[in-house]
Amino acid sequence: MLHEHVEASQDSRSSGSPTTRHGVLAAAGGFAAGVVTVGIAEFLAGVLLRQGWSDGTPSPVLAVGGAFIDRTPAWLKTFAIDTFGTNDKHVLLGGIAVVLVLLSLLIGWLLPRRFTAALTTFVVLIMVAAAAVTSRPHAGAVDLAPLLVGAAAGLITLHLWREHVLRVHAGADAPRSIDRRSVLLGAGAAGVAVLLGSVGRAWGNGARAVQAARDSFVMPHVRRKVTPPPGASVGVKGVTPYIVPNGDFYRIDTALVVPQVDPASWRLRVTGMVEHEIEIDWDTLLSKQMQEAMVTLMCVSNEVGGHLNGNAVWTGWPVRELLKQAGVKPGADMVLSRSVDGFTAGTPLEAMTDDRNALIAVAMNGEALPAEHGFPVRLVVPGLYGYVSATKWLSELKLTTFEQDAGYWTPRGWSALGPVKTASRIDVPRSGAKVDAGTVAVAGVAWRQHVGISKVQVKVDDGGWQDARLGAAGNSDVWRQWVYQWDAKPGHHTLTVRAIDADGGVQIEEPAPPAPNGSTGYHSISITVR
Ligand SMILES: Nc1nc2c(c(=O)[nH]1)N[C@H]1C(S)=C(S)[C@@H](COP(=O)(O)O)O[C@H]1N2
Ligand SMILES: [Mo]
Repeated sequence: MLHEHVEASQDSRSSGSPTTRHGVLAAAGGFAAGVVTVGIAEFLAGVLLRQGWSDGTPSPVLAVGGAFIDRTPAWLKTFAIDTFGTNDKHVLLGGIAVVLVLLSLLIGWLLPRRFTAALTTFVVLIMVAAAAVTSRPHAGAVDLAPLLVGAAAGLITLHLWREHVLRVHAGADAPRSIDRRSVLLGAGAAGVAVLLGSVGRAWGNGARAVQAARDSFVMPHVRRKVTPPPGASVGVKGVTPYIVPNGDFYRIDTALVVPQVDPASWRLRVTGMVEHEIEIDWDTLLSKQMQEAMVTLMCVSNEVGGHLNGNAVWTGWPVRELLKQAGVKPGADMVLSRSVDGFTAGTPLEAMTDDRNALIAVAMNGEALPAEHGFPVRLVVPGLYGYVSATKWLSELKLTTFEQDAGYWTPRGWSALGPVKTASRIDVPRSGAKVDAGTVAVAGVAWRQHVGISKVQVKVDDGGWQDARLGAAGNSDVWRQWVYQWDAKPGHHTLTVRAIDADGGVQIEEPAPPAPNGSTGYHSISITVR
């Protein structure tokens, strides 16, 4: 045994210089300390949320991510959505993980060499996380507890590891035997911390209770059911469905994890410039006379030809009814809607009080709102981009003015007002496709929300504009499908589409990026005809 051991340690000595080995050992300790800190903090954060002791974001990782999202300028948001699409949040969380791993390796590596530098880096990291935690919506002092306890455990880990590494340096212990024990210990501690962290996360987010509430949801009674008009669909394979199923519906929001809102504790408050402040709960809302409305939801971040929009049948109570009860004071011109997660949208009061279907919605396509789409309650307002109207996980409507207040995206480089612009898109054929010569169905969707579409035209290469056939119109708040039967001749071709609204306004040809108030330009595709 002894003999073997000596041989083994000679072996390891020949594979790399002692400094390299000690550096790796030290860095591994930094990693273990990082995992311990985060694991314990995430576990305790889960406990706080689970017990209802925190309304904020006690998870340091989610707080840093949320603070990062809140500081996203318009160009970066556009870049992230264009590059990563709806995966942008996973990319952000992955990025945070990579930075954390690198920094903790660095801290460990510094530990035996530059102790003060290692400690300073660790403390600065904790302070950044603390600043993020305290800056989150509804933050309280208790939210700092998980981070501080985690940091204390991390410091203890660092201290123990440093002593150990210094001992190995001094050659006081046989490196090999200690290595084995310490690697086991470190891996064990890290494993337990990761486990704790995941248990805490699973406990804290309350997804199960919310799922149960969704499952027991009964569709409210409505006077008039809304269905697509016959012929709304042009019947071409590959065209976006006239009504997009919930599972395929685009999702855009600033929430790093989907807020889990229990309807039993949900409240909607009407505040600000009103005669009487109102607070209603879930049962009260469900007792109101609900309506159905088909409304296409549009994201301002949609690039020309993009897919950040979708059409659904929404069930809800008209916002104007609630505002009538509250009594809006003269002078108010904005409804600032707020989400439980702090997101806000500034909507012109008029859009909420005129005869359009602005709804406090509880259902989407015949079922309770999916959690990602705002369960239990969201706003849907026709004619305006989602960022100024479609607040999910709705918690408050504040009557105010555009002079005094601004929605979430306005100080971040987006316009205060966001009416939806006329646009059209080719869904089939896909750009770059190869098709056979002969009749080819070119088809897609077009929209001018709240006004309606009167015509869609297609241009082949530099030819003239040809009228497409339109699918039947629903109401003016819904997109329209269109199809153009093209007599395709062999060669490379460019197809371009444009829409004309019900007022005769032609879609803007001049290209513009999404920021600050919606992209413009004509969608065109290149295809090869054989
Ligand atoms: N709470 C909350 N609501 C929100 C947002 C958000 O970030 N947070 N984003 C808005 C934006 S920009 C859009 S386009 C729509 C998208 O709604 P969907 O995800 O249900 O498609 O939600 C709106 N409501
Ligand atoms: Mo959006």
